[in-house]
Amino acid sequence: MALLKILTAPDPRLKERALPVEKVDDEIRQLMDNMLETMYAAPGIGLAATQVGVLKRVIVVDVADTKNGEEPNPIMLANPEVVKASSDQSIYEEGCLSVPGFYEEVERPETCTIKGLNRDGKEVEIKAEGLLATCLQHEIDHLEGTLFIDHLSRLKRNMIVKKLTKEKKLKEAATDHNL
Ligand code: QAP
Ligand code: CO
Repeated sequence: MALLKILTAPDPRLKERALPVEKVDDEIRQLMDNMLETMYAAPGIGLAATQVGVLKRVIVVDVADTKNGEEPNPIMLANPEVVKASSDQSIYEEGCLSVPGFYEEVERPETCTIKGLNRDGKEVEIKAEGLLATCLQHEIDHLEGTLFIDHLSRLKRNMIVKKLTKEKKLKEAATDHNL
């Protein structure tokens, strides 16, 4: 297992569309395991392959509240798809490991049904609501090159991207200096 490097906005690779997984083989399983380990280490509740620079349709999610004694509940999916979404909407304050330090309210369907291939390559269907529904939709968005900040007003998005760009420049300067 290994920790993967997480790309942060505004990286052009985060805007690309990921390609379908043809077969859930050992390479995809290893990617899923490494993504899950990377997500837990962050810590985060969801991660898409796009965020670690791999343009394959793979996501991992675990919204279990382990700090309050809940058992871990990892979900790993290849080719996840929203096959049904409620017209009822709900609002969650979302964050993203690729948009570190920023949290904003996003409105999405309250419940949804997701189809995909599990770690064994078996087709599964997940009926999700609440935080799980939100998180699965957020991760599937990543595979289309969409970040949660793309659901905000242009003003809010520009402000966040500007701050992230500034932070990146400062970090680069620090690294250059240490050469
Ligand atoms: C997506 O996001 C999500 O800014 C998963 O400094 C989040 O795991 C869906 C994180 C909320 C629905 C609701 C973000 C960690 C983790 C940060 C994450 C940070 C450290 C985000
Ligand atoms: Co994200």
